[in-house]
Amino acid sequence: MNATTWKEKLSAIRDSFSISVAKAPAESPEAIELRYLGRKGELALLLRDLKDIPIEERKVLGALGNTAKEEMTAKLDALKGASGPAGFVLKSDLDLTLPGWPFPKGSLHPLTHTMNRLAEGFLKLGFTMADGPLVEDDYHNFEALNFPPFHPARDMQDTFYVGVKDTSGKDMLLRTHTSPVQIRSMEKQDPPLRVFHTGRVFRSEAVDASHSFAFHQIEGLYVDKGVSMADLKWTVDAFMKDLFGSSVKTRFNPSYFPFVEPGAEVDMSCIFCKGANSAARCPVCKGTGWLELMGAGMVHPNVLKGCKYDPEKWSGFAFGGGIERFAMLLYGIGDMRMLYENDLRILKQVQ
Ligand code: 2NM
Repeated sequence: MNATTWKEKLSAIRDSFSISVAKAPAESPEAIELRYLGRKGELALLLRDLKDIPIEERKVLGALGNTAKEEMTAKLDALKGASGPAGFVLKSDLDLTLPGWPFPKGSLHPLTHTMNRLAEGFLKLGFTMADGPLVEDDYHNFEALNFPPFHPARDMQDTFYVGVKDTSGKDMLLRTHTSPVQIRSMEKQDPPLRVFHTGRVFRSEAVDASHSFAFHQIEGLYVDKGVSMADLKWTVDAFMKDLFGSSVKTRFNPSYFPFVEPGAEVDMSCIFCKGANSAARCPVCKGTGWLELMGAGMVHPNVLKGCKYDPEKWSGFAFGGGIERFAMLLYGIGDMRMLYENDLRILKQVQ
């Protein structure tokens, strides 16, 4: 082979390589590479023929061959970059204008959404979010909250004990309410204090339409100088109006919790029948016109004292309730179990 023929052959390889690259979707970049630049590819075979050509010409042709190789490699690299991940071949009949597959959009669980709305209610009133552990010691769950030693709530029948003892030899437990978080907040921070917490609580109870062994609570605590029952009533009323609309009314009934004195149950006017009291008895409020939604009260002096807050100087209120109950009213769900079964008809109620 003489130098002229060799150059023509090189030129032919470059031309046919260019055509292959232009028609790339029909062939993968890897296949093109193998055919032209592979160890037994067309260019390699041509370079091998150089051995028959005189040394002076060989040098020039070799340089030409190397330049061609570099150009072809660069074009192939660009092609690989454009065709996406290795192994993915763009087919020439792929219609990029077709719409994509529908991508299912998730939504918040009704309980999560309710929890967020309740938390927003507290945030708007100037409360700060606090947090605490789900596995508690006897002190924070009971003793600091003024539960006497043999209070029935401490019974195995009501409380899940986890079979581990704390440093004072008492059994650790799954918290039965969110109030221990308030104790921990008071231990951490001097008054005045305005905190709320929302989270999971556990009680050894049989499951039915309005009970669960694991549910959620939200509660807020406010301690300052001269905090009164009137402050509590105003705050609870504002909280409920924010959540359910300005036409709802609230009322307090006397009640008992060891950690407050006085204690109250908070009713809200029925959002379904609006207290219509008609002959067709409202199934939600049973015709009473009121729904019991929360507990509230003035923090017991013993609780303040236990947290090194002087009850002569400081007073406080707390209120809260079960989040499932709020969610059931907000979404018109009649059975608490529906909140845990992940039926899409329930889950899709929140957008
Ligand atoms: C409620 C109802 C009434 C409450 C009281 C306290 C504390 F720590 F200050 F004593 N924390 N939470 C309280 C009072 C909670 O929710 C049903």
